[in-house]
Amino acid sequence: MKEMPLEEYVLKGNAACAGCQDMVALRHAHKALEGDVIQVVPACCTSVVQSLWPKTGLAVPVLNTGFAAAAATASGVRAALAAKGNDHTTVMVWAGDGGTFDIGIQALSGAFERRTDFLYVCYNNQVYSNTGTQRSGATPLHAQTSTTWHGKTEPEKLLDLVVAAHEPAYQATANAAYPRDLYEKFQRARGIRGPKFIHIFLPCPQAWNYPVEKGVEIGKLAVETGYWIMWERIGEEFKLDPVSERYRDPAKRKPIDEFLKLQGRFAHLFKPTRDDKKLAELEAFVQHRWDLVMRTFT
Ligand SMILES: Cc1ncc(C[n+]2csc(CCOP(=O)(O)OP(=O)(O)O)c2C)c(N)n1
Ligand code: SF4
Repeated sequence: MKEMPLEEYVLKGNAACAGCQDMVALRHAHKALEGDVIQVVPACCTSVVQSLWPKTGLAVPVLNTGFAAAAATASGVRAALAAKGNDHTTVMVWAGDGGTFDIGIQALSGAFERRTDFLYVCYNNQVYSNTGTQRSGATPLHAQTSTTWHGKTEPEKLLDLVVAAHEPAYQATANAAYPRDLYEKFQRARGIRGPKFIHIFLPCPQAWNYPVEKGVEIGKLAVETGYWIMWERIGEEFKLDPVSERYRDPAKRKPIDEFLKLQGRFAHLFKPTRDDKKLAELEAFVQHRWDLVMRTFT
């Protein structure tokens, strides 16, 4: 961490919940971009955190935009910068999973198809947190939310594959529990022209119902159980991160229970009795994601 800039762009005393992993991710992303960025934010937790009038939570220019329009707004910002002869400032969308998997997907697809030179970041807390934890297209199978009381009946959308079909110049997954890796990925993305996508796994204590100090442990368990795969793709070149390489082998993975048990949203899978069928379905989904990612990219 020593070589990271000391400058802070995510300011203290902002409106995030205690233990918010979004702030950890945002902090390290901004250190990598060193202030040469215009951030576009659709409606989500981040828009509340950074813009509670009359103060601001971010020390960079921010443009708040409509829920569905983040990537289209970014295309406009890039065009305005180009008109001024600026080709160095990163235009970065920072959107939740609701604003990406569901509501913003059309604008995202359009901007990628136009080859807009920008970085789209989806911080995935797997739920519409800001408005009361409603299920999103990124909510996992069997997770309890305020609109799926008995657990969600559909598995999460595998958005990385949808994005990959747009052939971005750069694509990666990241995780707030691995801040150095996250920092380095943003550094690399900064130096690449064209449409870029970083997908951040982001535990949310409020929506997932766990004690605030468990965020990093849950983030790491997601990787160690194979639930979240860490990888990077520069153009056509795919690389599994060393931290995920060993979990390619299912026998090396920790049981999925270790990841799920810490979260209140999955408590019904263990109490009053262990629901073996639903847990097996979640294990099967983990393998399904591995199979699809490896088959698509390697
Ligand atoms: C068109 C539209 N519909 C609904 C809303 C209300 N709204 C604001 S934030 C939000 C949830 C955002 O969820 P997500 O993108 O996952 O981000 P998070 O809140 O989890 O950070 C909703 C539904 C809105 N602002 N605009
Ligand atoms: S609801 Fe979750 S993502 Fe939103 S500010 Fe609170 S901890 Fe962060």
